[in-house]
Amino acid sequence: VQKVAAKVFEAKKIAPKNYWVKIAYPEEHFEPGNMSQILASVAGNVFGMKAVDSLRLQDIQWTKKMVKSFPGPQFGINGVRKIFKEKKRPLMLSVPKPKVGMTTAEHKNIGWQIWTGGLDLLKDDENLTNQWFNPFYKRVAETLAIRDKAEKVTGDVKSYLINVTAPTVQEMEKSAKFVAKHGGEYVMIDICTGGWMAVSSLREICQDLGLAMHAHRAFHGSFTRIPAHGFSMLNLAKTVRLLGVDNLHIGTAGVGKLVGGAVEVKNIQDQITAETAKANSAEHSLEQNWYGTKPVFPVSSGGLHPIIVEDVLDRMGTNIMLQIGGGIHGHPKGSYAGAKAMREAVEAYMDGVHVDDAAKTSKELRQALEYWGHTRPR
Ligand code: CAP
Ligand code: MG
Repeated sequence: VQKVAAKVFEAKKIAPKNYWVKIAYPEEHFEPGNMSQILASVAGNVFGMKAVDSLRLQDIQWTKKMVKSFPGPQFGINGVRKIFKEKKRPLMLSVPKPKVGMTTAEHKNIGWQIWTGGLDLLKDDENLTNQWFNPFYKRVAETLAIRDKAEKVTGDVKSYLINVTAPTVQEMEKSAKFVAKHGGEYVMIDICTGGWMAVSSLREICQDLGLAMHAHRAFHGSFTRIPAHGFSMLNLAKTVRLLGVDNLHIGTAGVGKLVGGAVEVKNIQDQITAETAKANSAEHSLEQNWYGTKPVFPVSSGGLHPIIVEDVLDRMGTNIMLQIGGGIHGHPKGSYAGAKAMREAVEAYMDGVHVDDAAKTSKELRQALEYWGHTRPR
């Protein structure tokens, strides 16, 4: 009991009844490679203790043995870039909107438009899985067939992030196998509603099938958002880097519609991409050596449109993925024009051209500028 007991080694009082505390746990406490066991321990019952008014688990510094007990990403940023034969620019994805309700024919038609308009990836929304109006197997087979045509027409690599989040791991495995059989490169999973075991299981399945994994974080706001309580987004990001997702939504650094300001998102970006991430006192995060774990591709998404893409790239750099849904399909001339506008906004940024200047020579970008201006969502 003494051997596996945790030790509080620092407790800094910052206000009455308010402390920053650091706790060290012996490795013997844990089952290596079992995230559900580890988090049931360090992020478990303590959150429900009557004696604790509120509690925030801000960061976990993982030891070498623990880091090495997890697989990490199979592809990582460089592996994903190799799939697309694209070394520099941000990769671009789009979710058809409205999120749910479209038929398979409508959905795949949006895919055709955004791929031929210049984007790299179509993406299922987090709540589109296997509903009657757009059933999973039909959607996968038909959309990947049309993807093949888009590749032929454009001469570029195109892919599809297919949501395999399912009622059981067995069903998820069946779905992933179907994706691989039909020539897909990627699956996506709702990491928070699916749970750690589902993410780990899918990582193993993807290893066998050679598929990359996109992680959607819907539901994270229920436990990451309140500053004085819960499990931080930083923790979530580090957890799934260990578990081995290739892409992760981390926010827009304050530009878009969802939570996560520039300082927080930048720190998370460092943590999921660095070989050794430095401590960040403003964010109360600790140094982390990743011992060779591959970097995760950060995904910036939520309330973006082509004209404000440059604001995100100024803050996060160009080694990211950009997702735009409503800001493409809401373009006054439709999804194809929206995709063209986004591609041109990104190309202009890469060439050092301001988006207002690029709009002078691009019809689609000009229409986007007239429609949205530089407005950012609230
Ligand atoms: C964005 C989105 C994404 C969120 C996820 C949505 O759509 O598809 O799920 O961005 O948030 O459903 O809202 P729009 P985050 O492009 O139309 O806004 O990336 O912060 O996890
Ligand atoms: Mg979504």
